[in-house]
Amino acid sequence: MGLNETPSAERVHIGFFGMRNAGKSSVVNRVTNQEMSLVSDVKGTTTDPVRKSMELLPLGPVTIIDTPGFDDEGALGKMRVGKTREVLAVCDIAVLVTENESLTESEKELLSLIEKRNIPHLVVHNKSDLSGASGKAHGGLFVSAKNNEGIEQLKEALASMAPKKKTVRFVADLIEAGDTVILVIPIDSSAPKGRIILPQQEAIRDILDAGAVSCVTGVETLADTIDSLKTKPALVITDSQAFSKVMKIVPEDIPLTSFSILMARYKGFLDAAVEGAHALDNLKDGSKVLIAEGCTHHRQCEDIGTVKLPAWIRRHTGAEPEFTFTSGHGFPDDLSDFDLVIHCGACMLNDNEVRNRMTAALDVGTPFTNYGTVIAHMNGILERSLRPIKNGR
Ligand SMILES: Nc1nc2c(ncn2[C@@H]2O[C@H](COP(=O)(O)OP(=O)(O)OP(=O)(O)O)[C@@H](O)[C@H]2O)c(=O)[nH]1
Ligand SMILES: [Mg+2]
Repeated sequence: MGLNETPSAERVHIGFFGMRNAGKSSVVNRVTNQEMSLVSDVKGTTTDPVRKSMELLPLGPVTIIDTPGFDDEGALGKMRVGKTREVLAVCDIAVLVTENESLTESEKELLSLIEKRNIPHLVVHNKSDLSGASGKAHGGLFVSAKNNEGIEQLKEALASMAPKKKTVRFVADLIEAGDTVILVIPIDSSAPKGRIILPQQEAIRDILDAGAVSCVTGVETLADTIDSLKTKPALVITDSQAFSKVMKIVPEDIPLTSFSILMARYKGFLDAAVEGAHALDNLKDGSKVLIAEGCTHHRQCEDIGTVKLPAWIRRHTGAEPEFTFTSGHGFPDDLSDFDLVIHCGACMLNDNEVRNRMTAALDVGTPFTNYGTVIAHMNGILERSLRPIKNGR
């Protein structure tokens, strides 16, 4: 990611879906005005999702995703369909590309998958040069990728469908201009080299936007930092792993929370996370726990997810639950076998993907929580770390 780029989670994700040879890649190339995907008359040219992050006017920062055709012929077909379903899970907007004037049965099936997920969508009837149709179709648009017709209208339609900018802030709405906020960021062997992770960056930026001051410290220097301030800090935000040490240092009258709890709130699943954390206490020997990581490259999270969390959970519950681990965009379709899903902070996933995962769990009665919230619960300070948020300050 370039330094000036919008983080992926903040971009509008637009997926192009349809049967093989409908012209998905051709339409995507026209929309992005780039030769992003290979085009040919061979069915099944696109075998893996192709992603491109860009500024798309009049919409702003987007990630465009071209997908493999959805017809599930043969074993390869099944793989294509699986990959396409994963893309569906991250989409804010879905475009169904068809070369037909009315949808075929398979296309209707695909459309119902999109509708089931409540993804705003649009049907694009491509190859209008062959049919001679133009303009708006019933519930869709006619375009011709070949002649570059209807593409501007398509972009405008996409812009009008974009989700509204969210009003919830990472932390700025909990503080006031002039406040001092202490951020506790332990630098140990699992911290990434030479930088700090996304939720920490977002917190610092948001505190600046609020006209407040952030004071960044490790655990060892925290007590001295608090002492050295002329006024009491308005809030302390800590890395979840340092909770047990930090809670002893920060006096009760200073609000304390964690990056994970703020992230869960920002992503819209804090209530579920709190409920899910309490479900931890019901785990027994053999209970099935899914520990899901949103990305595949954060050593720090991996270490927490696969090593520390299971050990802490065994100690907290006194039970021997059975753990399953997933990472990246892979996530089980059916969660009904699990007694609890514990997700990472999801800083790299967009809101829809997190919400879909949460809904998939809650729909089948499986509680859903995140690393930081269970860690706060196991340390007995969940109530305290929610206080700054409940009070709304
Ligand atoms: N006449 C006409 N042909 C088109 C148009 N758009 C695409 N095609 C042709 O349709 C064929 C398939 O186009 P692709 O863009 O590769 O289709 P796709 O949906 O990405 O196909 P897969 O990747 O195989 O799933 C190619 O031969 C294109 O040249 C169009 O607007 N008009
Ligand atoms: Mg293609």
